Parts: sequence; C-alpha cells; structure tokens
Amino acid sequence: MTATSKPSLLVTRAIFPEVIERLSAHFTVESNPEDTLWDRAELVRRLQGKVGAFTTGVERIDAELLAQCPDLKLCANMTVGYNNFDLDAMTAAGVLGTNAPDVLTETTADFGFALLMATARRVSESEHFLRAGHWTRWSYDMFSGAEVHGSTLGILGMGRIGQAIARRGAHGFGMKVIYHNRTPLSAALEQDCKARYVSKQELLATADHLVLVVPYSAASHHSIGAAELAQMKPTATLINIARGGIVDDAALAQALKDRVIAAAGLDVFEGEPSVHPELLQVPNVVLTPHIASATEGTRRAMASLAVDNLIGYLLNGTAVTPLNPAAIHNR
Ligand code: 8YV
Repeated sequence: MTATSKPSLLVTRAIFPEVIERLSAHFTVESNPEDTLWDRAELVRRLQGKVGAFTTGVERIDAELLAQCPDLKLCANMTVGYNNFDLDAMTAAGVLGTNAPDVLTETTADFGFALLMATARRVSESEHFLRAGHWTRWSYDMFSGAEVHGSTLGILGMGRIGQAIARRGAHGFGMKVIYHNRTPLSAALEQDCKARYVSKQELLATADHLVLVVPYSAASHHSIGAAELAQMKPTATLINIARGGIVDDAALAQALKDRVIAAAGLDVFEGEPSVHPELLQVPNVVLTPHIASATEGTRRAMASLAVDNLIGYLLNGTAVTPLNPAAIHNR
C-alpha cells in the first residue's frame, strides 16, 4: 500500500449495494456481484493483499488458509453464527473475527415460531395435498395436528434467540416453557421468559415442541440423534433453526418414518445446501432453505454491522462485536 492508496478488502458474496458503497469510501473493494461460489483456492487467491474480508458465515477460515493470507487482519461475518471460524487459529495468526449478534434476534425468533406452527399444524403437508388435487371433501380428522397454545415448549440453548422464542411462547401462546442450557439464566431473565431450567433428559421427555437454538460446536455435533429422539414423546415436534449437524439427519429421517416423534421443522441441514434424501421423502417434515433471518430489514442490519466492524477495526482499531479480542495482541 502506498501512502495515499486505500487498504484492500474482499467481499465474498453478492450483497446490498450500500455495503459496497460504504466500504468503498474507505477501502479498495473487490466484490462478487455475480455471486460466484469460489472454491477455497480461489478464495485464498482473492484474499492476497487484502486486510479484511466481509464473510457470510460459510467461508472456512482456519490455520491453513491464514498461513497463505499474511495480510489479513479481520474477517467480519454478517451472521451471528461463526462456526466457519477456527478462532484459536485466528487468534494465533493475529486475525480478528467478528459476528453480527442482536440485530437478527427477533426476526429469527419469529421464524422459529413460524416453523413450529407450520410443523405442529401440518401446513406444508396439507398444502401439498391440496395442490395435488386430493381435497375432495371435509373429514373430521383431516390433517389433525398438535396443539400449540397451552402446550409445553422446550428450548435447547437459551441465548438471545432462545429467550425471544420463550417470550413468544409464554406470553403469546400461554405455553409452559422449559429450557436446558450450559448455564441457567438469572432469576430475573427466567421470570421475564417465564421459563424453567430442566435437565436435557427432562427437556426431551417433557416438551411437546422442542426448539434447537444452540451454537454448533464439536460438543453439540449430533447432540440430537436416535437415542435422544427415542426419549421424546411420540406426539412431539422438533424444530431446528440453529445449525446443520446438531441433529443427526439420517437418524431423524428414520425417526419421522417410524413415527418415533410426530413431525419436524428444519431450516438447517448437515452438509447444506444438500438435504438428506430420506428427509425429502418423509411427509411429516417442513423443510426451509436456511431463511430464519431472511427479512430485508434484518439482512440489511446484519450486513451493516459487518461493515461497522470492518470500518471500526481497520480504520480505528475498535470492532463493535469482536469474538477473539486476544488476536489484536498477536499482530
Ligand atoms: C444466516 C444464520 O443467514 O446468522 C446466522 O448465524 O444462521 C443466518 O442468519 C446464515 O448463516 C447464512 O449463511
């Protein structure tokens, strides 16, 4: 970089024009308006000479990549999840990671509830039936579903999104809310969410609707598999808006086929955008393509927070939502 030239950034995917405009005021920006999916070698090639990257939560940033990108100082995810970052490797390399929390909490909780309602009340299944021309008469038990109001809502992972779902359930639908988390909430938060802390075992056995909102990690990988599904009520529904890989999708497809549980609603999948072929065959599952945060306002807010992080850190040394502040001392 010469004394007058701007530092260079990479924006890995197509994004709102205002993102490029705001960044271009301060940086030389290489963007991807065609939204080409770059493989890893291409990503590494394009990161050469870049001090920052605007990332979308799927670009794997690990030691092998970092060793090849010595100029990189910051990767700013526009997502709250950051399982694409190997934070230890980033800290060791002096590369800061940032995410985009808070701005998507309520929108994502809305979608969690939408998926819960669609799953419990068999919205997709009955629409397919109608579209296929099978609706010829009313019958007393046609698409009879599970009650939502007054039922027991279970939440695995009680962070910001889990709490927002709990509030909807407790205050809007008169649900009894139980949750399991690494650490229980404060008494004040429990009261606000009208939620009661239980063991994972009690959560599985008691919930009528179980919503997964835990971050993905080695510890949460396949934390819902055949054994856990077998502990749930045969009338229960399972909702995953967290990350693919938390549920063992093969085991879930089998459990849905065998009616071990009644139904599932899934926004995230192991190895997405591929979906386990058996899940595509079973009728009692609602499938959506990872859209829980997808409203225009929220996606703009998520992108804007990533821009704030890039500008804040690379120009002024202060990120808004740093994940590994220790990285700063390793440069
Ligand atoms: C993203 C999400 O849209 O923020 C997250 O962690 O899961 C979603 O809001 C998704 O990660 C895109 O890759």
